[in-house]
Formats: sequence, C-alpha cells, structure tokens
Amino acid sequence: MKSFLPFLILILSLLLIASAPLSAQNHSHPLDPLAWQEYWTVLETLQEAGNLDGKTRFSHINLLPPDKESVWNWKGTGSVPRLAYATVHQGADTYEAIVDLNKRTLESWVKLEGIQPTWLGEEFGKMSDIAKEHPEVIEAMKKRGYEDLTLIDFFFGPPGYFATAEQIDRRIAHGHASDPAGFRNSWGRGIEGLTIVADMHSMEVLRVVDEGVVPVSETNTDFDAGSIPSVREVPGRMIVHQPDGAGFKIDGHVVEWQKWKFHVRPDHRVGMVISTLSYNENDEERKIMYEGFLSEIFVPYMDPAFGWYPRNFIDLGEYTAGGFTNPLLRGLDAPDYAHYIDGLFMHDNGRPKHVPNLIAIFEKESGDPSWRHNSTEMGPESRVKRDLVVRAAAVVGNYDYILDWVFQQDGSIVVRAGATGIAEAKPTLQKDAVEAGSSQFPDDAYGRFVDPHIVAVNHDHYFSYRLDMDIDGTNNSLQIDRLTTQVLPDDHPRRSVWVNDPMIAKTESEGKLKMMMNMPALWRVISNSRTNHVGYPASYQLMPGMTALTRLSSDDYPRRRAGYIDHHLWVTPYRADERFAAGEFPTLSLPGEGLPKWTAANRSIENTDIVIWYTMAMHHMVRAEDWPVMPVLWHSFELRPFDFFNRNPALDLPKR
Ligand SMILES: [Cu+2]
Repeated sequence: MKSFLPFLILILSLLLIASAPLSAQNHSHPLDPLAWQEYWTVLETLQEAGNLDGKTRFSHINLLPPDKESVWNWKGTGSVPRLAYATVHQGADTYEAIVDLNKRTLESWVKLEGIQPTWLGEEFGKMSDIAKEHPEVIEAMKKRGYEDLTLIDFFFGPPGYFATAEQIDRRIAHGHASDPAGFRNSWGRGIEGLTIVADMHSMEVLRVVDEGVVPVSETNTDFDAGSIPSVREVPGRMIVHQPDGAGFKIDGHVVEWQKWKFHVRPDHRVGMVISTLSYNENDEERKIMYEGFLSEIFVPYMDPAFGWYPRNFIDLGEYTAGGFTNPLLRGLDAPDYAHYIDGLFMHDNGRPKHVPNLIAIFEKESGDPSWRHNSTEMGPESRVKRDLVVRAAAVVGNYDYILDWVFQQDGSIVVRAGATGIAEAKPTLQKDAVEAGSSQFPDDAYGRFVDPHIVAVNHDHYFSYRLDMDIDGTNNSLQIDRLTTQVLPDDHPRRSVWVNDPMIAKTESEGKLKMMMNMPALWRVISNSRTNHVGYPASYQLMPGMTALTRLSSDDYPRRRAGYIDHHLWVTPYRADERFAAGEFPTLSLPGEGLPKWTAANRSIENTDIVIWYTMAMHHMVRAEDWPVMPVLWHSFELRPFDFFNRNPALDLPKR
C-alpha cells in the first residue's frame, strides 16, 4: 500500500489543478455567487501564501464583481473573470484579501487600519465562560438569586460605540444575560440591570455595571405551535395551481418573466442582490437598473439606561454572521409552488456551508386588476394583474425581516420590507400601566407594557436601499418635479392652481432630499440620452411609501454613526466601492461613515452614472398585538416608469 501513496498524491494534485479552472468556467454569469470550490480556493490560496492558520477567522468571503460595463456587455459566452474578497481576522489585526479564483493567486493582501470587522458568529458566546467566573458577575447574579450559572446564557455584542476612553482601541463588547430555563422563547427572559463590559481581543472583563435587581418575568411568551392551546378553524381550502408550470424561466441565476429580465443572487451581507434589470420592449432590452439591494438597517433603542442606550444596531454591517442567510420555510414563508434558490455561506473559519431555500421566486395573482374601465361605448374592459415576487428573509437577533422585490406587468417594481419577529423587551418592577401611571418614575417611560412586568422598549428601524439605476444607459440625472402654487390673476374665478417647477440636481448636496407633504416633489431618475414619443426624457420615479424621519438630535452619537438616516434620498455618482450606507465597516465605527463622508465632496451628479439611496423608516412604539411575536408590518416604495414607455405598457395583457 505504501508504495502507491506518491502516485495517489500525484493523481490528486493533477485532479486539483485540472478541476480548478473548470469549476471557475462553470459559471454562467459573471455575477453568480461564489461556488463551493471557490470558497476553498480562497482558503487554499491564503494558506499557500502563509496567511492562514487554525485561528484565522473570516467576516466575509464574497464575490468581487467584475467592472460594471463588462457585466452589462457580457453576451453569455467567453471566459468570466472571477475574483473574491475576504475580510480576514488575524488576532486583533484585520486584512482584506483579494483572490483571483481562475488563476488561484492572491492579488492583494492589505492590512486594514482603524476599523473593526463584522462580528463573528463565535464572538456572541466567546466570553460566556469567562464572565461566569468573574467575581463581580457571580456577586451580581447571587443578588438575583442565581447561585449556579450553568444554565444562564451570556451574549456579547458591540455596544453601539461612543469612542469613550474605555472603548478606543478595543474590540469592546457589552454582555447581557438571560435565563432560558423552561421557556422556549427566551427573549422575554432577560436578566435586567446587569451589563458586562468586555474586550473581545484581550478576552477580559473590564467592568460590571449593576443598575439594580429586577426579577425575571415569569410570564410565558412561547408562541410555537405546541404552546398555543387552541388553533382556529380555517375553512374553505385554497389551492393555487399552475398546471402548465411556472410562467417564468430561470437559467442559472438569470430570471426572465414576461418582459422582465434580471440576475438575482443570494448575498450573506445584504440578503440578495438584483442585477442587470431590463425590460423588453419591441425586442429591445431596455436597461433600468444595474444593481439594487438593501444596503443597511439601523435600529436605535430609546432608553437612557446603561443596559439599553448602547443598543444601536447597525444590523447588516455589524452582524452578518448568518442573519441574512436564513432559509425560507417552504409553503409557509413563500408558496409551495415557488422556485427556491439555495445558497452558500461560510463558517467563521471560512469553510463553505450550504443553506437551502435562501430565495423564493413565485408568481402571485392577488385578485386585483392591472387596469379597468367600464364604458357604455367599449363595454367592460378589465385585466387581471399578475406579479412576480422575489423574496428572501433575515433573522437578526430578535427581529425577522422579509425582503421582497415585486415586478409588475405595468413596468413598476415594488420593493418591500416586512418587520416581524420579537420586539426587544425588559422586565420591570412595576406590574403594568396602572401601577406605572401612579409612579413618579414610570417603568413605561421609554416603552410600553406588553405583558405584566414586561416593557417593550421604543425604537426605530431605518432601511437604506442602494439603487444603481441605469435608465436606458448610464447617462442619467435626478429630476425633482416641485409642485408649487401659482396664484391666478385677481379677476380669475380660481385663486390658484399648482404647477410643476422642475429642477435637475447638479451636485450631491442638491440630491439630499426629505419627504415633505407641505412641499411635494416627484423624484425621478431621467435618461439624458432618450426621450419618449412626445419628447420627455425616459425616466423612473422613486415613489416613497410610508416612512419616517429621526427624532434624535443631530449631535446624538448613534445617529451620526448611521448618518444616512438624515435624508430620505441621497444621490451619488457611481463608485463600485461605495456600497453600504453606513460604511463598509460599521462595527464600532466612528460618526460620518458611508453616505455623509462620500457626499462631503459634493460631486457632480448631473448627466452621469448615478446611484440613488432611499431611506425607509419606521418609529416603533410596540403594541400589545406585537407581542409575543409581531404580525408582519410592511413598508415599501415603488420604482415606477415615468415617460419610460409611450403608453400603459400593460395594455397588451390578455382578456380572459
Ligand atoms: Cu420594531
């Protein structure tokens, strides 16, 4: 046997060499996500370069897309460049690696200074055992009646960050405990008033802050099927049946549905990315958007207590570790008949892992018409509306988000985010609103009672969508149609009408806009190279839906760390490396990163390749009905063709 070994190694090596370029060429599209073998190529390349050992950890291993022009121009054949980037933890140091996957070479290895990489999955529990042995923790837990900490959970996460002397140059974390014993839903079982301040690099507890004992709530908040005593009857079965199969085609990650065509890929940081979106009009593929994705979510809590004021989560940038690679539940989160796309994510050590059902694609007829008119002359005319839904879901700690892109037959795209999951809550000494109402210091000053001795804390959600619109190409501008009041002459029976006073945003400062009902305006990305049949520029309107603006003061530190929340709309000239609204590395970040920093240069945004960023927000004062698990609350906006077509593009829908 021994004599075969060198031969076997030779064969294996040859296979490895032979399989590497083959696996790279298997990609059908330059934006396809990294394949299983490509994760390993990153690891092996780093190992060969001497940059990998057993302690190396990864926040990211992800596709580094080729340049935009080559992707738009890609005709479906020929070799595809394949690059990956990795954010690499080496002890307290962070490096960015770029690996050429076809050549199996390390193209770049750069130490990143002055940033902290995204939290690893293992970091949440890494300090647990150390905390349990700390005398002040033991003492504080004794005060709360816990002699044995074996069954207590401790979780450590980044504490908002305030750049205090204690925090600077540290991978600072705050730890909180919960007592899950006997309950399935431990989110209602927090041990209040105890915060452990730790450094994740030196693995030491820096101090223990005890704000006072509050008993853990004994209220059962379990909501799994086994915990609900009686289930309602839902009579009248409904079956959606597509006897001829789905009405869309999928080739790899490219989806074609009716006149739409786009590429969709799962992404572990942002959930999913929609790319190269076009609409086929008279056999011409008209470009609409190069790339669209949710770029950040910021969730600040509104309670000044030490255990709460640091809860200012920058969800996508801080907590990637698996949150956005959660499978959809087939037949529950999306229909049985949906097409599901699996994906890959990586463990903290960089090895790939398979995740099923990351994205669902399905058609939906909701019973609504696309358009109608019932006239005596033409008779009744109405057309059934059918949508194509592309869906992913995320679990970020207590919260779940459902993320939809809904493509419509009339050329509109509705982008939706549904918030569900569990509101963050704290146990209280006061029992309820009645008791709090008679207190000088009510326990519901910063939240609302949702159960006896449980207050869900007030907070906000701010979503930022990065939308790289390419309306009939990359020569675009932002047009702001301002509706202004025109006063009519004294002898006119009307006193006034409104008229449009359009302007083109010339620089980034003119593209920073807020929704104002008293000063209405339409925001449109217009083509500078194409007009419709009556001479107006082809355009898509960004039509906001329900949204909000922050009530935090402008010098509030967390607000400044997520400065993108200052405006509903930002417009930037396209830059491949400007992707995340609160910056590439929002973990323990300083104020001003991302959009505020980039737009400070006040670059030109006129007649050029522009990216629009939309902030969709909600203030969340938690209702009893949001507890113990919240009904999905949808927020949405619409990308709506505006003079892009010459007429209603859904005129050609068939009459049934
Ligand atoms: Cu909420």
